[in-house]
Amino acid sequence: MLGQVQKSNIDRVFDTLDITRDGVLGADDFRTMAQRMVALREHMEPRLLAEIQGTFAAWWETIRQAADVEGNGHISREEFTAAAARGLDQDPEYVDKMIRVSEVTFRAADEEGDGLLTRSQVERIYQAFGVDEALSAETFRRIDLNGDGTVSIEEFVSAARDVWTSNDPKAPGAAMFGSVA
Ligand SMILES: [Ca+2]
Ligand SMILES: [Ca+2]
Ligand SMILES: [Ca+2]
Repeated sequence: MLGQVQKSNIDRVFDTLDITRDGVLGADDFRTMAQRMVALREHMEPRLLAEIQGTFAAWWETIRQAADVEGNGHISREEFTAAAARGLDQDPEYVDKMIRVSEVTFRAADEEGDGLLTRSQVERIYQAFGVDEALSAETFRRIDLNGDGTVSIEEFVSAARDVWTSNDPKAPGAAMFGSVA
């Protein structure tokens, strides 16, 4: 069973993934997101570029297999939510599969490759995903757990995990996609 905070976050994740804004998830959404990640930098090394495209394509495949009950190549909000509830309940690796993309997103944004994101790099990720930029400052403050003014990959991935698993609206990553209180 999904808690209220989880339900609200999964709804927001759906809205974010539907980057084409046609009300369903399809391969095109994941291709578009991969392109936006690649565009986070001016010069992307071919290896990272291929990894980004591969990770987003694999994410779509995982979601399609878990959620596309009708088998029509599109995932409705209802299918997505039902698959998340099932996955979180029955598949111990579900969250890992859902947040794998956060690592590659981090690396795409970490242009100088020092394993840390600045405030403006986090803001660029928000822009790329089309999430309200006003949220990025608040998110940054919350997910910078050690308060060093940067977000490490551990802090980032842990926040992404909160989105799927936390039912505490005050958890660092719980409000990454908007207030859930
Ligand atoms: Ca779509
Ligand atoms: Ca960096
Ligand atoms: Ca930090």
